[in-house]
Amino acid sequence: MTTRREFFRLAGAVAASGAGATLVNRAALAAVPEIVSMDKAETAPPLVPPDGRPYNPVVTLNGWTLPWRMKNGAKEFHLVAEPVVREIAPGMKAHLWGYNGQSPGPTIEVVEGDRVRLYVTNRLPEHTTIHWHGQRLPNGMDGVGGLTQPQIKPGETYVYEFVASRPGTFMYHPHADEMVQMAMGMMGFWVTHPKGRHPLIEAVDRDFCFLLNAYDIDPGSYTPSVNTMTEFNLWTWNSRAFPGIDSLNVRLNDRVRIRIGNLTMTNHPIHLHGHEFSVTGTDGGPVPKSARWPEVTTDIAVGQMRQIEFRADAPGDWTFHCHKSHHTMNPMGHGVPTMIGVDQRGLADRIARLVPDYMSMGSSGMAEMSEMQMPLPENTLPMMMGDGPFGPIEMGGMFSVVKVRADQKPGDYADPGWYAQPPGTRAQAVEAPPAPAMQKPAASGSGDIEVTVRKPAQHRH
Ligand SMILES: [Cu+2]
Repeated sequence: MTTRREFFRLAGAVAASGAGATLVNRAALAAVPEIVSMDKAETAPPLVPPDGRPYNPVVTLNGWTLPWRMKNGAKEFHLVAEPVVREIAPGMKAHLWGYNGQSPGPTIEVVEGDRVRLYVTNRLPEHTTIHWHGQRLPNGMDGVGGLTQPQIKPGETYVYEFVASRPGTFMYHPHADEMVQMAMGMMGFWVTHPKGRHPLIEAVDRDFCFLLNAYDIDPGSYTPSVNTMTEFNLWTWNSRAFPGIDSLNVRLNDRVRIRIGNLTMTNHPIHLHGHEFSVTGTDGGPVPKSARWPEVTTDIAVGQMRQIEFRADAPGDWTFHCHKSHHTMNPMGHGVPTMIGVDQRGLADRIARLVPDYMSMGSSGMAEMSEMQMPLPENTLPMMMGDGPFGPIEMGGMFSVVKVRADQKPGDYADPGWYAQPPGTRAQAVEAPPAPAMQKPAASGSGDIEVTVRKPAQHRH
């Protein structure tokens, strides 16, 4: 893991001050854990707990777990709310707000029964708080600005403390100027592992987690529009869009858990190819075994968390994506009118005389767009991209691949490359008589369409 360690800003104040003040400031300095931050968007390997109760760590897709320090039996973390630069996918960076160098912030991992102390320093230009979404805690630790605590002003550090009493899947996010701060990328994942064996929480070989989030960033710009309610143009997992989302690499017959939280403004039906999974946990805790059923798609509503589990018993490269087709698309190309069936010959030539770079697109569908090397404005992503072993994948947004391999070593999360399909197991072209020509729709010419115009006054109800 490539981390950049920096000391708390008080260090400078300590060095500059006199002896008496130094004593006081050293005490203050020791009271707050040092800041650990991340400058990359790669999937970090699991953080094996160096102390405290043992557990099987999660892997955060294109993210990392925050290290802690043990102090008097408590796990102490230090989150810093601050502006960050996040690479959404190669070719596009966003100026977001996040925690400890990235958006989303680092994953917090603790064990059921742990006393957790979280220092939160605000380096944003406005106040903030952190709400620990889904946790059982004293009311004053719930992080709702104005209701349960004063807002954390710029430059201030607050401390939260509670016992992580319920094992499960959680999130954290601000409860202060929430619309703006979440549209800017402020959120993170939290996993509380069970203490010992739990009747409803099975041991798994691989445990992945990520957040669903969305941004509205105009092509050529870097900062999200924070007032957008529905028309987002970047649908992301952990603030990454395909092909920037890493694959989920597992060993054949591994038991796999994937934890997903939704902090967008709409629901996402998450779909896995080649396997059936069960929802084994929700935001409220583990699902009773009698209430689980097999699925290949599960809808995750706004504010919800879901844990899905399956045995990865089918080798291959299995698509894993949101099933809303607009959520597997990137910004460039939205706003293009439907041209399917429109004969654009002649028209393109005439427009090209006025606009030299003009390119007509989509008369037989949009797939041709991912093949065209369209000149893009600075800092955006084409609508469909990503190359597979057989050509363009024609996807973007909330899309990744679960790679199941017999020779993936236990604990190895490295990308094994493309799957080598056994001979004779791939769909292929066959010799066949030519398909009959397409029928022209009856009213295709503009000259023979009958149009009846009725004035509003003629309507009678
Ligand atoms: Cu979606």
